[in-house]
Amino acid sequence: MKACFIGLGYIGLPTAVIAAGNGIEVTGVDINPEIVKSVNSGKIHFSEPGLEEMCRKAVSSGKLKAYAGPQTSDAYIIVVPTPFKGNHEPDISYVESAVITILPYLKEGDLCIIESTCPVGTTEKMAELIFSEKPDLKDKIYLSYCPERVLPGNTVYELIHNDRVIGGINKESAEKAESFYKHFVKGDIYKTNARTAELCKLTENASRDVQIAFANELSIICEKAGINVWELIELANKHPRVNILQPGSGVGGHCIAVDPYFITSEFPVESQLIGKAREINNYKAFWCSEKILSTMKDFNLREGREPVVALMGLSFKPNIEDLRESPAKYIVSKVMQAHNNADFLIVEPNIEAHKVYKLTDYGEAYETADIVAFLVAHNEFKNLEYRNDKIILDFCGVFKK
Ligand code: SAJ
Repeated sequence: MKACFIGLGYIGLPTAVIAAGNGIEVTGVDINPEIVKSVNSGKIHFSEPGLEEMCRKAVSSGKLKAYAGPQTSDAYIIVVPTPFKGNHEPDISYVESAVITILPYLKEGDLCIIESTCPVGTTEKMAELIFSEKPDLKDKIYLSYCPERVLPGNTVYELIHNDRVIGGINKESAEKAESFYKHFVKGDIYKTNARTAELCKLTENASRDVQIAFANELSIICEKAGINVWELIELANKHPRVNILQPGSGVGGHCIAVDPYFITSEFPVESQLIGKAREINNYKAFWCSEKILSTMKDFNLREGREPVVALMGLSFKPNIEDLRESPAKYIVSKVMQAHNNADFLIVEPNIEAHKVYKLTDYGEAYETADIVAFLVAHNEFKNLEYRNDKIILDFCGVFKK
């Protein structure tokens, strides 16, 4: 069987490599010539444990080859980005142009799968596009939507073992896609229609965003109430049917912080809670920066000098190097802009250097600073002794005190 993956990014490349390792002859396609070149030399352009070795094997065995454009295949899997235009309006133009590039190759019996996170109704729109351009293919090809749900850093394992939801434009399309994924998915496969599968992906991430917003709102209430939010949540979670998540310095990444907007932009009136949760999680990062600035002001009034401030963490979540959409990065830039004559020590144990910020070792920063703001709960920070002689702003539960 031949499969053509359009888009060799964080999801497309690992899925293409895994498919190539399970008896499928795989073509990888990317508009970025650097990516085409690196894949064909068995290299990957981002870090994902175990993936580069698998890519090297797939390429050297001739099962995976990358090109700038599609090659004739039996299945075409579209895994391109779906970014946003200005005001959180989803942009599906990459998906549309991927469909247009495969049009000349589509023949009777072919399978087309969209994996990109999309607004509800996108798969049906792509069906209209295909059948308006090639009416002879109507009801002659299979078209399905199948989102991924992997956790960055554990992608290979989860692509194979996580359950998958497949939404077909008709029953046969879902079944055809199921037989494709059965080549390498060991998790259970659940079939439904395209619209349900599209909203399912958005629902998973929006539900997590709402749950995190609840925890963040609790943390702001507890600050005012003089209650330790970490203790509060731990006690509330003793209830057999309560599971409150952890407050943080905001919500980052290119999934949880983004996917809810696919819902609020299409259902602005109906999605009140989902929209509000986004506001609360964005506000939490602002609240943290204000808290740091007011603590610095109090220090100056009391001590008659500017404090040394350690800002602990830049990545969007603990123990990774990914800074995309990171609330910690937002807080660092906001605090430094507002107070450019204080002495800031910036810490990120998961990267060697940063193009804008000079980085300090976390132990040294903790030792030197008067004020220590924990923005990301990296494992390294949990080895630090709690110090009463420092002002500690623990936004993400490093000490849980
Ligand atoms: N966060 C909190 N408190 C928590 C949990 C997370 O503040 O209790 C913050 C994190 O610090 C981070 C953000 O939320 O800034 C998102 O972190 P995450 O681990 O929840 O999400 P991602 O973006 O790494 O991965 C999510 C996962 N979705 C769900 O857990 C429902 C993953 O399964 C998805 O596949 C992925 O989004 C995606 O690609 O959509």
